This record gives sequence, structure tokens and C-alpha cells, in this order.
Amino acid sequence: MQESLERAIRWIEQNHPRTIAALTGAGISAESGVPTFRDAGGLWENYRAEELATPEAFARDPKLVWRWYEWRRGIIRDAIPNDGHLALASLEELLAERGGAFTLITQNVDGLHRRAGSRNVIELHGNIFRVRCTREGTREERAETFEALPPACSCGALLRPDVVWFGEMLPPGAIEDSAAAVAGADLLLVVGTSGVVHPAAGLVSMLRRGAAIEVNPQETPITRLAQLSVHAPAAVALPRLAAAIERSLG
Ligand code: BV8
Repeated sequence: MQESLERAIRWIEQNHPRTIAALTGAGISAESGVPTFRDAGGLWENYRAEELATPEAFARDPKLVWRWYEWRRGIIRDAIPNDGHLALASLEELLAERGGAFTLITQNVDGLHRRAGSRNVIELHGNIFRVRCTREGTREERAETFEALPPACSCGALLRPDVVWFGEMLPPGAIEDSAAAVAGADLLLVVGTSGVVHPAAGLVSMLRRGAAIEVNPQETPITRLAQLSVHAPAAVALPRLAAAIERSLG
């Protein structure tokens, strides 16, 4: 771990990145106690994705799907942003002050980046505390615990979580804005993602002139695309990388 972290710090000191993008996945929230999808004991381990995170599953059994989401909302409500989230939020502030740029692209629906203070966040897969009327398409923040499941809209139709399920399109412009941020970046930090879900995982190949540094205790399909892989937890590595970026800006 230490060796891979030192290599990444050396790369930063030699390359002085100032236009930076970050692509995060469930792993950045693991140290906040939010289960990942595909790690041992992850969310999907007890369920198959097809059973729960698809429009067909919701049409078939909205109550089951909502029980899974309300269980996750409960865990996330009690979670607090960890040092990995906080490091990315402070990096955004630092780069804004120093004339750089920072774009945070997340696959996560837990909202922890915004709670950590990040502002320029692209939520590729929506947000678990927003709901959408299945009839009118209207969206609203509803972070409370829903007692009766599935919850209904005031119009009487079912409410659904305002997240992107498998087989559904991402929010308009989300992947285009993300691809533009990656194409223009000197550095893409790829943090806590297994790199199996598309189109998010495809963003890494959108780099034009910059390098990708992966932060993940495990090897992933991203590893062979990245310039460097830091085999460490995000809450350990990101504060160290953010400090190196700050030093390298002079
Ligand atoms: C689309 C929101 C097109 C909901 C999610 C074959 C059949 C069917 C579909 C497809 C197919 N092939 C490709 C597809 C497309 C499909 C897809 O990619 N499927 C995969 C599974 C093969 N994609 C889609 O359907 C997308 N839409 O393509 O639409 C289209 C075209 C025309 C018309 C209509 C549609 C939509 C994808 C979005 C799905 N929604 N979530 C919810 O959250 O409930 S995906 C879900 O997976 C989450 O968003 C999650 O973020 C995402 C990715 O998972 P990861 O974040 O990477 O998490 P994971 O657990 O996998 O990995 C965690 C990593 O962290 C691990 O590597 C671990 O080592 C590491 N880690 C652990 N601890 C730490 C750590 N790292 C750092 N620090 C630590 N401490």
C-alpha cells in the first residue's frame, strides 16, 4: 500500500495537475458504513441486481423494491461523510482558489459527497433521498422514513426512488458533462469502483491528455487502464493525495 501511495504522490509532484476530475463508486462510502454492491457482504450479495434495481422488478413487486431502498436509506441517514469524501470536498475548494478546476462524478446515490461539502457533483445514478411520481414524473426530496411502503404521490400514483435502474437512461447531459470533464482533465482519480457498470466505467477511456490514478484496495478492470493504482482505502489515500496536489500547486 505504502509503495503505491508514494508512487502516486511522486507522479503528482512531477506533473502538478490542476484540472482534476474524480469518478467515485460505492467504495468511497464503505468507510462510512454504507455497504458496497459487489464486495463480500455487499448489497448485491443477498440479492441479484435484476431482482431489485430494474423497472421490471419495481413493476412486479414495488413493495419488495421499496423495502430494500428504505433499508438502504436508513443506513445512509445514519452515515457520516468520511475522510475520503472530505478530502475531495477540500480539493474542490483549493483548486477553485488556485485557478484550477475540479469535477466530481459519482455513481453513488447516497448524497454523502454533498453532505461533505462538495458542490460541483454529477450524480450519474440519481439520489436515494429523491422520489419521482410514476405518473407525473415530478421529483421531490423526501428523506424521511416512509412508514407505509410503497409510498404514494398526492395524485395517488406510486412514488419510485429517483435513481437510475439497470436498463434506464442516465439523467440528460450527465454522461456528456462527465465525458467533457474527463477529456479536459490533467488527472482523473478513480475511487472505490469495481468498474463493471456502464456507461460510468467507460469514462476512464475518455481521458485525452491526463492520467488516471485508481484508489482501490483491489484490482479492477480499471487497473490496467490507470497510470497508477493506489491499493489503499479511500479515507487513507485521498487526504494524502489531496495534500500532495496542494503542495504541487506551489
Ligand atoms: C444504460 C443506482 C442504456 C441504483 C445503479 C447487459 C445486460 C443489461 C444491461 C447491460 C449489459 N451490459 C451492460 C449493460 C448496461 C448496464 C450495465 O452496466 N450492467 C452491468 C452490471 C454489466 N448499465 C445500465 O443499464 C445503465 N443504463 O446502460 O442504459 C440504455 C440505452 C438505451 C435505452 C435505455 C437504456 C444504468 C446503470 C445504472 C444502474 N444503477 N445504481 C441504486 O444504487 O440502487 S448501479 C450500482 O452499481 C450503483 O450505482 C453503484 O455505484 C454502481 C457501480 O458499482 P460500484 O460503485 O463500482 O460498487 P461495487 O460494489 O461494484 O464496487 C466497490 C468497489 O470499491 C470495489 O472495487 C472495492 O474493491 C472498492 N472498495 C471497497 N472498500 C473501499 C474500496 N475502495 C476504496 N476505499 C475503500 N474503503
